[in-house]
Amino acid sequence: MTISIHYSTEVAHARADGRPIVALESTIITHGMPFPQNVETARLVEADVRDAGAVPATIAVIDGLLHVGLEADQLDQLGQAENVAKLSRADMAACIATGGTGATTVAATMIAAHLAGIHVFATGGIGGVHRGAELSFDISADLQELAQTPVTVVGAGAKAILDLPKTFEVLETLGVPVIAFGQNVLPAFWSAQSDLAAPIRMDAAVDIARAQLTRTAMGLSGGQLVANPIPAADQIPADALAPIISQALQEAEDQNISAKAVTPFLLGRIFELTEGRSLTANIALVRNNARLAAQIAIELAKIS
Ligand code: PSU
Ligand code: MN
Repeated sequence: MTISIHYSTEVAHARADGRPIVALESTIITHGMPFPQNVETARLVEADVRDAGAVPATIAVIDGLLHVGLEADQLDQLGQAENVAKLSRADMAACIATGGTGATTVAATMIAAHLAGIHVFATGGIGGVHRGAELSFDISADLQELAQTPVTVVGAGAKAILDLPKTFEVLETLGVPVIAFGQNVLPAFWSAQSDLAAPIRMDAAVDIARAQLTRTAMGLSGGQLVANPIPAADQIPADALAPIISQALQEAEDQNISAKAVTPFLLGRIFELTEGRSLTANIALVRNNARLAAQIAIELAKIS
């Protein structure tokens, strides 16, 4: 059997015309942001990709069908639906096989993008190694996926709720290139700077495109993580955020939040504790990532 992919009208046309396409995930819509800002943001991000000259393909599983590109009404419904599954590599096939509905995480979106021949994907920030992972073993499947699936993922680094040094150590172990865009240190999601040196720095989208093609030409599996700093005007300084992250982590522990629920719980509490500032920053950084991803997709289309 082959898996059938349901393309939106816009993405089907872009494929026929060989236009550059940028994949977008849906877990950020269903589990990462509250309604109605989630749907508003998803629309803005799609518009940002179009304005930059590429075509957006938001990915989700709806009633057992793998959608690459959502029509406007599908995006609306997904943004308000209750009990949508959060899909990763482990459970995506089961959801499709049983007719379920699920939003795709970074890992699952990479898998779908690759199946659809899309090479670039924009998100907010990838999942990674959680603080306390030495006891919980909670390490996002996003890291393994970057090691296996040839898609360039543009994020604002990894989410600052994580153990960032351990996250980047694991990426190095897995052989995943981590490319800071335009600066020498890695960004930290809501903050433009961390105190971690960037393993690789690039300043132009064309270099990022060439690096992915070179990996493929060398037979190296996997993708790349582009760590794109949030615009300075929109950031929350790391020291202002640190006590809030600590409080949210403590509450998660006290309430025995575990597994897939951890990241949505932390993002939700940080939204409340910052009185919405974290969401404003999150929206700004995703839009910024969408613009860079579009540039990379355009460069890739030119070269290949
Ligand atoms: N980026 C955001 N908000 C999010 C996510 C990314 O700005 O909610 C999602 C992505 O789908 C990512 C997931 O794959 O968080 C990580 O979840 P976990 O830590 O359970 O692997
Ligand atoms: Mn996890």
